[in-house]
Amino acid sequence: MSVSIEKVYLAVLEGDAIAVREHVQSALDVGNNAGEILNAGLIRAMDEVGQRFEAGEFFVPEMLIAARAMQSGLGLLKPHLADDDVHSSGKVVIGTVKGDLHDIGKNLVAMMLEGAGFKVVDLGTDVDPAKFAEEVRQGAQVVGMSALLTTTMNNMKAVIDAIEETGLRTEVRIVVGGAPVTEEFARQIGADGFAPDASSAVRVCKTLLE
Ligand code: B1M
Repeated sequence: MSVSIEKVYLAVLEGDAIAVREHVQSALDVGNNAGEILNAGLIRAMDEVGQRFEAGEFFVPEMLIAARAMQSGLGLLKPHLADDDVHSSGKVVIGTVKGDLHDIGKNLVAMMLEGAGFKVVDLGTDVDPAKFAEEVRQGAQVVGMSALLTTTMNNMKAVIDAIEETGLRTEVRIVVGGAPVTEEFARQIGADGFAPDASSAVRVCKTLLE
């Protein structure tokens, strides 16, 4: 791994947003691939943050500061993450489910979908099922839900129920993801697709709309 990417990783752990941007820029300037900077720098650092949190070495403020630092690096990577090979388009509404405030993964998925030519409506975090249902009435072709907590992933089913109540369930494709979500869980709650990461989310949305 390049020295610049290692510096990105360390700067996220230190929660230093300015250094993250500087090192992301240097990593790009020396020719590193944006996907590699994302995975080996930014995402790997957030995994380490999670492990330190579990070990009682990091607390919520440290997680938050690291998350902000990561988001600043993501912003810089955004124009480089577009997947030129994907030409599909459609309207996707995306959000983090009720009770859940984690948005980094969801933002990444939204960014990749936009890069792939989808029109993305981002409802943000802690989204009420009724809001997703309203977007389906407004013509969304895909509903994307993200959850990072084992306690909130069940709220995905509440969204599917709300969509069923609109009578438009067959008009829309539902994709779910987030660290605790699995393919089996997706099937159990009646989603149409599951994606383990942002680039697979693009592929899944594209396939579901074909
Ligand atoms: Co939170 N948190 N957190 N946290 N946090 C986790 C999730 C946790 C695993 C940490 C740990 O204990 N190891 C743990 C959950 C445990 C569990 O449920 N089993 C946890 C906890 C406990 C909590 C609080 C309860 C802590 C507390 O207050 N005591 C609290 C809950 C708040 C709430 O939501 N109501 C909380 C708060 C926070 C912060 C606010 C401080 C901050 C979030 C800031 C933000 O998002 N703006 C935070 C953070 C940063 C984390 C960790 C460290 C990092 C999450 C992250 O951003 N990862 C996380 C530990 C971890 O995941 N390693 C943790 C990077 C991101 C790119 O990955 O989101 O998984 P991810 O997204 C991936 C895929 O999952 C997938 O694609 C993305 C890119 O590859 N994906 C999709 C995601 N959504 C998708 C949707 C799709 C398809 C794919 O289709 C639509």
